[in-house]
Amino acid sequence: MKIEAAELHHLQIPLVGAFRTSFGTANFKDTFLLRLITTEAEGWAECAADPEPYYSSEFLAGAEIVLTEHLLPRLVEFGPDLGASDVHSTLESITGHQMAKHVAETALLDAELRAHNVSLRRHLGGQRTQIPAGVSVGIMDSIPELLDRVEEYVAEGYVRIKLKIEPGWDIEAVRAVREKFGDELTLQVDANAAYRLSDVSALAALDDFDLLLIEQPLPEDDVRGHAELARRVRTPICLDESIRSARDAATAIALRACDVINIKPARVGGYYEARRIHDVCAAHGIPVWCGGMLETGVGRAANLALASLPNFVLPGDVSASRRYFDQDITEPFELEQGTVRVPEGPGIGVVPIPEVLAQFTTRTTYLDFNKSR
Ligand code: OSB
Ligand code: MG
Repeated sequence: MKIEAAELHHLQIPLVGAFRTSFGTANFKDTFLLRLITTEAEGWAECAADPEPYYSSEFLAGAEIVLTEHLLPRLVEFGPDLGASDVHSTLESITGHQMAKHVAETALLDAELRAHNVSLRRHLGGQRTQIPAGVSVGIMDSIPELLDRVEEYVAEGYVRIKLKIEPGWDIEAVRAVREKFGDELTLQVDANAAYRLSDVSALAALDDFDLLLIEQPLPEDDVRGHAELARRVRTPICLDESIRSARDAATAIALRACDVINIKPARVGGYYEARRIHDVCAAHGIPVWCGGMLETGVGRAANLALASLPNFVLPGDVSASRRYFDQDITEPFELEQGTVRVPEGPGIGVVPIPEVLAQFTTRTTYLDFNKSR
């Protein structure tokens, strides 16, 4: 396929409620969608970078520049035989910028699969068609508010609850949720790197609450610290921010820095690298689950396809559309007995609804690669 043009749709969509983590509070989903027009078909993908570089060093405006000035020109230059499986090697000379690479590769992959009438799930080799859905619960102003929120999600049928934690909002929150909902509730926590190895006693105190895992307690570059921590707490350690590639996964596993890995395709540069991480983990008996970045339906659809692979044995952060938005930009994803269905159409299986897309679009950029350059 040859890339003929690209369209960036910048969106701002209100979240149903503020989402607070140890690194900040979001009231809106700010992102851009990439629509890639090729000689064979069109493909869509969503950029996962946030406006501010808090979760990761990448940020939305930076991802746009990297995509339009560095990545797309290299892919266009590749010529007419470009396929999605060429993207990783073609962009390898560009260091980092996994979220920008993810959006480029995914839009091309979507176009290619649409041209061949194959779903992303089948292309990746996934079997499952319904993904057990967890929900990520932000830091609240008070414990009663937290309990009310968790109660709503449990009533809706989410099969696993993840509490965002930070120093000062950890053991009390976990204890309150355990006391109210009992031992049967599948419960885990995510610190988004808010602790240091010297906080080992605060983290070890969570051992009493039978948590499924502690996600990313320490800074992303502290793999050795996670290995040390894993020796000193009983709760399984899960890495998110620290894992940017299959090589990172292999390193963390070899150093015994984690028991579980959260795979986010955007964080690792796309679905092929995400599958490589899945495979490395499977070979080492490390279970994985699919993380999320509060994506719209466009990003969620593709994540669901990945989560259909066999070693995704833990529930993902793949919640229903209404957990995030009053109005999603695709047909809404619904919770069905604690699961979300993997789209079955070609490619990622969804497209934005034009009127809704227009409603939330703040800016559109069009790049024509057929013009003489
Ligand atoms: O650390 O998993 C995270 C959202 C934005 C950035 C980082 C994270 C999250 C979530 C929400 O936990 C996951 C989701 O439901 O999309
Ligand atoms: Mg996380």
